[in-house]
Amino acid sequence: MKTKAIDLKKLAEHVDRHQNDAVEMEKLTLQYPDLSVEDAYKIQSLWGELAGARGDQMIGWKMGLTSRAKQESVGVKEPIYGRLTQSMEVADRKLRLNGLIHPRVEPEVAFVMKEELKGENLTPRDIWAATDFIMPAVEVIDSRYKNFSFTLEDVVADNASSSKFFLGDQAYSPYHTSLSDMPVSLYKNGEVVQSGSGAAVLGHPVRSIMELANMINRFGLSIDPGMVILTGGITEAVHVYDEDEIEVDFGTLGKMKLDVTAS
Ligand code: OOG
Ligand code: MG
Repeated sequence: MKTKAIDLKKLAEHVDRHQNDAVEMEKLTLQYPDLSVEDAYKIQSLWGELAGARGDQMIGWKMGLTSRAKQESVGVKEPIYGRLTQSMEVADRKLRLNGLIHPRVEPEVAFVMKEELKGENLTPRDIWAATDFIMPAVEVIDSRYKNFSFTLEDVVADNASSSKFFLGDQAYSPYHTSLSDMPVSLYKNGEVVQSGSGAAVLGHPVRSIMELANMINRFGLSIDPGMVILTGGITEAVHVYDEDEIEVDFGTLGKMKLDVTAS
């Protein structure tokens, strides 16, 4: 039995402060063992309101822990979602470490939508019909928790570790290639450190969008036209340090190169 209601707004402000100041925090579940997944998504939503109030509007969603590799590496065995805001999108090819705690990068496929998607039981056909284009992407995750260690509830409350993201220069037709067959290799300083294929993401990245629509529908939310969706890391995420050179080869979706700099 819960003894007293948890002040979710206060926890959203706590998370927000640690994100903005790039300071590590203890797991929320240490202090609030009763925190539910639903509470955690409410904290995330309240965090989104805080960001919006300072002019950092929401521009999309991200799915996380959609691949086995990712689930194994953090010990959380189910997909999660997070909110993407304007300030997270980086237009140049510099990953600046300033303002980050212990960032990691991971290759993903992004979908950009042209029509609203809402509800449970959507099919791949519904998703494709609503998709404007797809792009290769690199997400930078930066859990605010010490040692990148968290429970399901903690990571959801921390906006699924969202920090920054880069989209490729080239957009592609959704029908350009089979995303499940797409090979992906991540190079760090010229050496392959991770590789996988689109099928790692729930069998096919389109299923990640179906799952997102399902999950947010529980809160009466939908995917809006124009939104960008990161479908989840195809490989495990890789730590980056000053002066690293990151290159991701997305096969027929091209390559992306990032320079890691201190500031
Ligand atoms: C959670 C976020 C995972 C992905 O693509 O799987 C994620 C984490 O590992 O910190 O963004
Ligand atoms: Mg990700």
